[in-house]
Amino acid sequence: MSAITTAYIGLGSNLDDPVNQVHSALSELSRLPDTQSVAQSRLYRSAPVGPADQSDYVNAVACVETALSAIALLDALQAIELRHHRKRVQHWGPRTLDLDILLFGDQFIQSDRLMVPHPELANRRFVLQPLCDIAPELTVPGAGKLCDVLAVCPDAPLLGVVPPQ
Ligand code: A4P
Ligand code: MG
Repeated sequence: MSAITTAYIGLGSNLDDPVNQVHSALSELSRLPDTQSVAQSRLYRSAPVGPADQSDYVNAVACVETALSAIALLDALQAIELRHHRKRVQHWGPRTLDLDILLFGDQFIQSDRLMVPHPELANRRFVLQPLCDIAPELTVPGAGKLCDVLAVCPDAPLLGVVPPQ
């Protein structure tokens, strides 16, 4: 039997009804093979980081327990992105759905396809704030306690919480 790993996944969308994109992606995450959905954050609106000439984002974070390897999880996330008609046009540019592996247990992974912890995790309030909703006691490998990392994050406050449907 494969080991079970707790993984945190960041969701982001700023095209084609972002709230709906994120809700449907959260429900697809809960149906991944050999994986259980453990927690989902609230949905937040956030100003774009990167190119400014794009719409505001909706962001959230999910926690799963999975028997998949990190690379098999990435494959599964990219299959979900494709079903959401994700096109890779511009780095940090607009997207129907972005699914990033933020943390995979306490593993450090540095390969061509996968960097974990996500290299920008500690710099982004739109990731740290929803992560804090579901894992306030978390320690981010290599960065320290989540609440301390959030306290020094230089990003402006998020734009607000999306009311639950
Ligand atoms: N990859 C490497 N590590 C990972 C990982 N931990 N999780 C590789 C997922 N993928 C990872 O990603 C390019 C490649 O990164 C993948 O093929 C995978 O093998 P991508 O999503 O196709 O391309 P990208 O947009 O150029 O990069 P990335 O890393 O997704 O961008 P970011 O860093 O996620 O930034 N502003 C707000 N407010 N909210 C947002 O959600 N998102 C972005 C995208 C920019 N600004 C934003 C937001
Ligand atoms: Mg991505």
